[in-house]
Amino acid sequence: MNVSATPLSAPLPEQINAHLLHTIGVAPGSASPSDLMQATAQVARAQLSKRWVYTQAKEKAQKARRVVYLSMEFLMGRTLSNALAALNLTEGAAAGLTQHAQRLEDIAGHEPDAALGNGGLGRLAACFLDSMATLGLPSFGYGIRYEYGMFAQDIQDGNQVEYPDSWLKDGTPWEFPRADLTYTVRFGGSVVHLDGQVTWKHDGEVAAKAYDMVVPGHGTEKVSTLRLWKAVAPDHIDLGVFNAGDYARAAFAKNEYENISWVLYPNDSTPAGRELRLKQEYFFVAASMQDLICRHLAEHPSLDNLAEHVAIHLNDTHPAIGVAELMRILCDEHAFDWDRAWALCGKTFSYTNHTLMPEALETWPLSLIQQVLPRHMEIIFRINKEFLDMAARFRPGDHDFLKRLSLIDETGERRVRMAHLSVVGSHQVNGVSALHSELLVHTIFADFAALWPKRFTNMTNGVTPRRWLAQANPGLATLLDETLGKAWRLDLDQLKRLESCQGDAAFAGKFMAIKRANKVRLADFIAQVTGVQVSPDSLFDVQVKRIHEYKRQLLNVLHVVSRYQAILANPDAPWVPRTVIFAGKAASSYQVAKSIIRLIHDVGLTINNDPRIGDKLKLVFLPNYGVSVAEVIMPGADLSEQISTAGTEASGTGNMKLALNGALTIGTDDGANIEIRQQVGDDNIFIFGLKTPEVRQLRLEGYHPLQHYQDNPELKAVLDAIGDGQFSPDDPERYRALVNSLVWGGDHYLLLADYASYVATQAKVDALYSQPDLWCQRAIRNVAGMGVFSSDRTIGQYARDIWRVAPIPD
Ligand code: 26V
Repeated sequence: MNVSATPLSAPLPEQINAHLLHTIGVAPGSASPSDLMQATAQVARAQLSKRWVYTQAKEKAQKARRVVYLSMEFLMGRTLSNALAALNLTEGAAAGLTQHAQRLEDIAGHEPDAALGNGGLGRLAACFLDSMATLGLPSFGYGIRYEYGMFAQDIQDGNQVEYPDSWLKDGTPWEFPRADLTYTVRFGGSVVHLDGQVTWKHDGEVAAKAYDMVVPGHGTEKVSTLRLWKAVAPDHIDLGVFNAGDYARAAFAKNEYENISWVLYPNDSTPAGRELRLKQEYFFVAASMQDLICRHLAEHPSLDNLAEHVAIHLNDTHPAIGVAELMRILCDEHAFDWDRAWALCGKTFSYTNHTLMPEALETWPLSLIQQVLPRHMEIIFRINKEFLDMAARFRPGDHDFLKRLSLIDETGERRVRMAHLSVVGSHQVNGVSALHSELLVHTIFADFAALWPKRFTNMTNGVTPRRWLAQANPGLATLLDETLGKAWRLDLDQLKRLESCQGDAAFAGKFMAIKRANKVRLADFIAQVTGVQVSPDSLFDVQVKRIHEYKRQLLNVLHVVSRYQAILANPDAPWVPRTVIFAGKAASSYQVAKSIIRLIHDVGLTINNDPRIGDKLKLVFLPNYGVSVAEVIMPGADLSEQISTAGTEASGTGNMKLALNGALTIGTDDGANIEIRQQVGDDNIFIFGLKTPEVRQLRLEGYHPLQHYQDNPELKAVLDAIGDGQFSPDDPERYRALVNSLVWGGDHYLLLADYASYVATQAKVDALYSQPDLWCQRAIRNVAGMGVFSSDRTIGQYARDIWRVAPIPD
C-alpha cells in the first residue's frame, strides 16, 4: 500500500494508515498521538489541495472580482477539527482513529494553535476567512508568517511569565509553500526625480516567500486562501561574505533580513521606536500588492480596470501604507498620472477601524518613514497637499479644521497619522458595532464625516457558528440538529425558532443537561491547569479577554472581594455558589495589567483556601488564553462579563461567543452588548452602569472617585482590604498603587462610579440563578437571539455594500 495508490475516495482508516507509513514514516501499529494527528491532517490536506486547485481555476477562468483582506493578524487556532468538518470527514477520521484506540478530540488536541494575532482583531479576521470561504467569495487573506506568534503565558507565583510560542517547531501540515511565488521588497535609500521620471534608489531589500493556508468553506467545495509571507534574505546578499570565509558574519547578515517575519508584536504597547514593526507592515503589504497585481495582469492587459476586479480591505491601519504603495506602483511603474491613479486608488480600498482609544491610534514619526520608505513619504505629502487643498475649499479660512484633518500631526515630533491616510485613501470606512460606528463620526473622524458623510458606515462584527458552536459545543449542536435540523450552521437565523422551545420542559431539560456536561468538562480543565476544585453546580461567571484597564477586570475583582467579605459577615445567608473564572494575557510591557493578574491570583489564593467559604465562592485564573482554551470555556459559561467603561469597547466578539453558547450577559451599554440586548430583550440580559453620554458628562463635570470611596462603606472596605495588603500579607504594599490610582489617581475608567450599580446587578444575577428553570429559559432565549451575530451575516454585508463581490457561479 502507498499513498498514491490510496485514492482520496478510499476509506479514511486506510488513508490514515497509508499516510502514517509513507508521509510520516512510522509503522501504523506504533504511531504516537502526534503521528496520528499528522497523518489525519495529511488526509484532509490532500482534499484541501484539490479544492484549492479547483477554486483557483474557476476564479481565473471567470476573471472573478476578488476581495483582498490585508491583516497583520490572523488568530486561526487549530485547523484539524474544522477542516474535517468542512470536508465531511469527521466520522471517517474518528473511525480511523478508533482503530488506533484513540479519540478524535484527543488527537486534535495535539495540534498547536496558530496564534498569529493578539486578540479580537486577529480572531475576527479568522472568522471572516471562514465566512468568505463558506459564502464562496473569491477571496485572499494576506498576512505575515510569523515564526513566533502570540507569546505563551505561564503563571509563576501569580505573575505572568512569557515564553516564545514556537508553533512551527515541528512543522505544520497545513501550509503549502509556494516556492515560485517570491517577491522582492525594498527599503531605504533615496529618490531621484529626472525628467518627470521617478526612481527609488533603495539601499536594502528582502525576499518575501508565500506560504498558503487553505481555508475550507462549509457546505461548499469553494475555499479561500490565507497567503502568509516569510522574509528571506535574497540569495545574493550573504554570498560575498560567505565566500570570503566569514560564515558567522554571513549568518548574522541573513538574520538581519529574516527578522522581519520573526515575531508578532503585542498591539498594546506604543509603536514608538519600533522600526521593525514599520518594516513588517510595509513588507507584507508590498508583497501582497505585487501578488495581486501579477494576478490581475495575468487576466487583464493593464491596470486600468484594477478597481473593477479587486477590492482591497485594510484591517485597521496596519496595512495603510498600501495606499501610498499602490500610488507608487501606478505612477512610478505604470506611468499613470496622479489624478487617474488617485481615482483608481479611492475605488479600490476600504478600511475598518477597530478602536477609539487614542493611545491605540497608529502614528509613525515622519523621520522614520522618510528613512525606511522615502518614496512613500513623498507620496504621503502629495496626498496630504491635494487633500488639504480640497478641504480648504470646503471650509475656507478654517485653519484648525485643516490642522485636525492633516495626515501629519505637527504637534511635537512630526508624525504621520495612519488612520487619516486610511480614511482619505478609502471609499468606505466602517466601525465594528452600531455604537462604535456612531462614535467614530462624532469623535475621531468627525471632521472627515463633515467632508464625506457617505463614506462612513457600520458593519457589526460576527463570529463563525462552525467553530464557536458546532465544533466547540457538540452537545448543544446535536440538540439543535434534532430540534431545528442542520441548516443553522449555514443560516444562523434558524436559531430564532428556538423561541418556541423556551416553555418546552423536555427541551429545557436537555439544554440544562448539556450545559452541565460542559461545566463538568470545564471544571476538569480548571482542576488540571490550576489544581483548584470547583463545583459544576456553582454559577460559572466568566471574564475572558486581553487584560486591559478599560475592560475593567479590576471591577470584577472588586465585586469578588465584596462578595467574600459579605459571605464572611453573613455565612448562613442563602448564598448562590459562584466560580469566577478569568483568563487573558497582558502585554509584556503593561505593568498595570500584570499587577491585575497578580491580584486575581492573590485574591484567589486567599478565598479558595478559606475553609469558611467552601463552594460559596471560588476564583480561578486559567493561563494561556487563546482560541483553543476559549473553545473549552465558552460552552461551560453561565455568565458572560462584558463590563468595559461605556464607549470604550469597539464591539467585543467574546460577548457573542458566550451568548451563542447559552451564557447570560452582565454588561455595560457598550459595543455590541447594545445590539445583543436588542436581540435578546431587556429581560434576558443584565445591563448596568453609566451609559456613554453619562460617562462624557461626568468627565466634563469633574469626576470625584474619592466621593464614592467615602460614601460607600462596602466599597471602602473592599479597597482598604486590597490596598492594606489583606491579600498580600507577605508584601502589604503590593496593591497600594493600584488602589491609589482609583481613589486618588482619577480612576480613568470610572470603576468606582459603576461599582454600586454593578454589585446590585450581580445580586439580580444571583436571584435569577436560584430559579434554575427561569434561568434556563433566558439562556435559551439568548441562543435564539444570536442569529444576527454570525460572521456570515457580517461578511454578506461587507460583500454587498463595501466590496461589491459575489460568489462565482459553479
Ligand atoms: C486597544 C488599546 C487600548 C489602549 C492601549 C493600546 C491599545 C492597543 C490596541 C487596542 C485594540 C486594537 C485593535 C483591536 O484589537 N480592537 C478590537 O477589535 C475587535 C474586533 O473588531 C473588537 O471586537 C474589540 O472590541 C476591539 O477592542
